[in-house]
Amino acid sequence: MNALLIIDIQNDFLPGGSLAVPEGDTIIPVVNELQQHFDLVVATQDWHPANHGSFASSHSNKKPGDVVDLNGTEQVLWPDHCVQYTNGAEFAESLDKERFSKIIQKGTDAGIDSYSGFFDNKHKRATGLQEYLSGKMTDKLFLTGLAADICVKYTAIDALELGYETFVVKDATKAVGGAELFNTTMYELEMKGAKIVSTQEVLSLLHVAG
Ligand code: VGL
Ligand code: ZN
Repeated sequence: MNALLIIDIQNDFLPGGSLAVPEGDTIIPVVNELQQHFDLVVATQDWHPANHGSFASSHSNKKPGDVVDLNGTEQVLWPDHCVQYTNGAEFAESLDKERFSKIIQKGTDAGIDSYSGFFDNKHKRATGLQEYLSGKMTDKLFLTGLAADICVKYTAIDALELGYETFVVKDATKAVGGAELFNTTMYELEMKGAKIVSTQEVLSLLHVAG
């Protein structure tokens, strides 16, 4: 089974949001188009408590971009974002949600971040994504969403380690760090075994393979 994974297309990651990904909004029509071609669509949602340890505001004298030790792991600090039940945490308004078969929330533990849709950053706790996908006999994963250099990247790395055939749809993701980080991330993921493809390539692949 093919699954389309939509990572963190939430207001705070869009232009105007607190942790805006440049041009993040431009992928939404592409992701909506892709959804029409999948029977299994799963979305992840960054879903932080207000005092999350990845927020600079949770530490004294720290600013976004600083690095701290958070319970034994290196943590880059971010502006407050995707706080549970706030507008910033909502999925983008123009993102089609009717085809979502499952929403996986992550980053809910204030003491540890979760870049990957599968596990927290220490790989201690699973989000339930793998279990859900296994129940649907998923073997091929197509990744889209935000941000290419953070959450899409770590989700792809875990997907590869878990044995999924992993496709990253390059015109359906944008990097928070801009074009250069986008390119190095795609290269890095390709070196790890991911297939970097365009939406057009996905569509022909799906229709040839059935
Ligand atoms: C993300 C930074 C912090 C992401 C989430 O979705 O890429 N980035 N939290
Ligand atoms: Zn976050």
